[in-house]
Amino acid sequence: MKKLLFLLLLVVATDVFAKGDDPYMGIIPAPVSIKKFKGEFKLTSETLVLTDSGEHKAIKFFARYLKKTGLGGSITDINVFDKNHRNIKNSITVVTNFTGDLPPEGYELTVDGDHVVLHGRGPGLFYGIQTLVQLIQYKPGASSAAIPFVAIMDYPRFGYRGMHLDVARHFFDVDFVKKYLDLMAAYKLNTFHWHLSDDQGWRIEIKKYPKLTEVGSMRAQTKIGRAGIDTGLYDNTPYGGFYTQEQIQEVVAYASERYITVVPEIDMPGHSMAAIAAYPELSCDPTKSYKVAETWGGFTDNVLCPTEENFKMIDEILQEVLGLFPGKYMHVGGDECNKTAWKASEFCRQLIIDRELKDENGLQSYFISRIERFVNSQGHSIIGWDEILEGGLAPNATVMSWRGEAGGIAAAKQGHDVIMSPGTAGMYFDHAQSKSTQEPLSIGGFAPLAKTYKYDPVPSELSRDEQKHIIGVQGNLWTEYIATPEKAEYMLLPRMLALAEVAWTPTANKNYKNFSEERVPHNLARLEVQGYNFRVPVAIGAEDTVISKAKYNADLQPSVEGATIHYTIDGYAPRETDVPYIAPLEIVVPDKKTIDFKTIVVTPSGKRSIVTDTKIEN
Ligand code: TNX
Repeated sequence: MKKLLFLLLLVVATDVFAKGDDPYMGIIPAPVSIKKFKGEFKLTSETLVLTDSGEHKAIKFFARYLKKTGLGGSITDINVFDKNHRNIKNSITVVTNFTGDLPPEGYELTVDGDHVVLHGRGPGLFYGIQTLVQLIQYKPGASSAAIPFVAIMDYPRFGYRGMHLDVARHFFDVDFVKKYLDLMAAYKLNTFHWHLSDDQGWRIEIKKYPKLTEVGSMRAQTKIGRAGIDTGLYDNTPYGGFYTQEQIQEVVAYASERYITVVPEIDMPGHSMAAIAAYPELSCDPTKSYKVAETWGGFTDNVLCPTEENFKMIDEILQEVLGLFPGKYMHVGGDECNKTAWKASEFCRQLIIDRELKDENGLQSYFISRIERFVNSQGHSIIGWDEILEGGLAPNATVMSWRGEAGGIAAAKQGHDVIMSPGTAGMYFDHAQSKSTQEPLSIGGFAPLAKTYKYDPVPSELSRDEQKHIIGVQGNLWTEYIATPEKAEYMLLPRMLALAEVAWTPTANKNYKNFSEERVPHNLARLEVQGYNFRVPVAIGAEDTVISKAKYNADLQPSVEGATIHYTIDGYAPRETDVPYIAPLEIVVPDKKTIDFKTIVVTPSGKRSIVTDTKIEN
């Protein structure tokens, strides 16, 4: 009997967990408008996919999905003007040739009765497919899958929805970059900012200057631990890697299939130690010897010297880079440029006088403007970090605001386009996700999921017209302390899901409780099946705190659908071998005693959350 009761409890508990009444039906980012209806469409291998263009990227994506899952019906070309296809039962109609009234990148999706119908404008059709895929209740191995009845109309808040990856501090191979792009596409992000050069490594093959990769892509060893903490320890292991031009093209094509534009970054004039190690003449003092940086943080002699020979060389390098990236933007860095080497240089001092520049900041501005002139001449536009404001903005530059929002606000007021990416507002995914000492080594800042989610990229101090210059938002993944794909995914997820909603969803539709308690658990469960790593959030309702009470009611839910919460009250850290939490608990604490209620979430594949500790004192 006891056993039966236990089982019953279990069933009731899991049912409660599965039954959330999520108005957004698990979709991330939350759509603009969504209406739920009773009933489901059944997707089977008999389902016909009807389209006016089998070659459209959205259809090709869907065909791959159907093939991979084994669910899929056959793709049939139709004439959109022949309305008879509406009478074909068990069909999914995807119309690329849509002339109706939809905002850019918008789509409309209806699932009802025997039909799924999707319309989209440009990339909107692809985003409609992403939403459809999120709605498909697919269990690996099953021969059919339900799609709940729904009507959605959707389009993005911002045109630039970016995610950055630093491959200079640590290198990530093409397979990982593709996996990263898959994730971005699934959550409707459309710009991949690829940080290809820095002090610690040059990662892109340049045919005319082979030493950039021969020398610049390798460092002799890597500092152990965080910058600024002098451990005096190094790992004694050479480290390197770079992409050939063919590999770069492969990534650009892969991204383009998913409506993702790749923005390459070559960081200048600072952050250039790897290039200078390869070609010391790029520095202001070529007599010195340079090596690819082996530690993190700022450097004084990593700055390119603004000589005519160097501009010629940089232009030639950029010409090769731009030839590989068809997108509008090239990111030229411009951040954290230490001016010490310029101050010490006779040449630079004279140049400041000759060009009637104010000081070294003026020289930085001159440098960026020269680069901009070249990039513009090749038909592209530059983006730079907000330091490019100092000393005057290059005429057509877009500013990426990372040191808070001040740079972005100033640039928008000057009529420049802005991408918001403030480290202070949760856009830096190299920051820790909680204050617990159980988090892995990170750069030091603090960016929990809620902070990322709550960010609004449009500052209220801008006028309506100035606000139009905020073209989008970006999350950054700097990798000083991220050496593996697993850790990159841990730092990225679930925060990237919050970023997606910041970038796409109208503010009025955002709801952190629904996002974090309903949709994140659902999406993390799906991502686990797809083989992604992520930070498992702590159990919903678990409090890491000290409470004065005689009785404590623990009412928890797993943070990942299908995961189990385990707990202890004996002071030890819980693990999967401890008691599972299946229903609300009442913990009674005797007078003048303390009970430590500790929880952990363990996912079906064995990923673990950090341990929470609620100390209940009476
Ligand atoms: C600042 S953000 C940098 C990077 C570091 C990052 C670490 C920016 C433009 N520059 O070089 O990796 O902080 O959070």
